[in-house]
Amino acid sequence: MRIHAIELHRIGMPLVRPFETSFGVQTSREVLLVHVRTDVGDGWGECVAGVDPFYSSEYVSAVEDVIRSYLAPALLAGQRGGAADVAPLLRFVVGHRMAKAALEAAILDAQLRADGVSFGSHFGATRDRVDCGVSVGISPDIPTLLDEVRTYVDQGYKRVKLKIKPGWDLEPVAAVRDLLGAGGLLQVDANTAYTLDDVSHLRELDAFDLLLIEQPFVEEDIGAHAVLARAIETPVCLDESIVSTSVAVDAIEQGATSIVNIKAGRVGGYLEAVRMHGACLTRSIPVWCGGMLETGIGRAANVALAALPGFTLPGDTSASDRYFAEDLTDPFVLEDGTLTVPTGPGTGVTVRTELVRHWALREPLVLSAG
Ligand code: SMG
Ligand code: MG
Repeated sequence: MRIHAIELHRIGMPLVRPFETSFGVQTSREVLLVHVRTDVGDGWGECVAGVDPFYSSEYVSAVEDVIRSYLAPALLAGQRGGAADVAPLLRFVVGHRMAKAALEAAILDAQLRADGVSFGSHFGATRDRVDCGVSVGISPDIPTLLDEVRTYVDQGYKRVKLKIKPGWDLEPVAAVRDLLGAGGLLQVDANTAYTLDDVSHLRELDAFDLLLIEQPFVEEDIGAHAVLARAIETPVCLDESIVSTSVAVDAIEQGATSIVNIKAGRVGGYLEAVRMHGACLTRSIPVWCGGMLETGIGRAANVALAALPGFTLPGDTSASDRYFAEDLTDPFVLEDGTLTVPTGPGTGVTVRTELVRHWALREPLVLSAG
């Protein structure tokens, strides 16, 4: 494949409700889309980086810069193979996995569209629908939280994840456990807000029969998560820490994570995410598909990934209307708590380019060879 041009579209889409985590509140999703033009056709990829470096060190402006200065020139000069060649070709740049993942996704989309193969078939999907959970932000108060959770339960979501932080943990978790009843699937995500000093406090979460606690400590402290995992009954699941398959395997072997949240953007691409899934499946470690408030472009790819056999827990793959009044593709609609895996070539979704223009924050940046 020859890449003729890489276009970077920076857009801002309002969220239907603010989303608060332990590191901040978001009212809109500012997102970078990659549109590649190749000799076999076009493809789209979505970058999961946020506007600020709060979830990860990567953020939209840095992604734009590293693509413009390093990654795009390398692809435009050297690319002759397909998506599988992207990661090796870009290895000379350290890190910047979200930027690399977006480029690889766009190239994979172009390649598979040309081949008439869907993301799901290419990854080895074994299901045509995936079970969906919903990630619920920190609320101003418990009644507001319960209203929001009730709405999602009524819509059919199969699992609820609550964002927690010191001062917003035991009380909201107890209230939501009461609302869901004993059988309801419930988990929590701290986004690194705690330290080892909080172990005895976090042990109190054991009373609520949680599926898992996600990333309580900072990403580098994998050993600290192993200490916590030995001290509490609730399974520990890493998110931010797991940046590659080898890190996942190390964390599993240390006992720091007994379940893995897989996000293609965080690990450098869907192809690495598929490898990570394989490594976890071999070790009987359940995985689930994380979310980064994706538009329909990223969501289509996530849903295809979540259809692999090792994804045995509902993912943060919620329906389009949980995030946006209008999506950039046909909306993903919840049916019996599931989303349908697209079957068309590539991501299987059509990008509504008029909406890309409508939400554009500036003119697209066009990078081309020569
Ligand atoms: O896409 O529904 C979604 C959001 C899921 O909670 C979610 N993601 O740490 O897992 C996580 C967060 C990261 C994004 S916060 C802006
Ligand atoms: Mg998380």
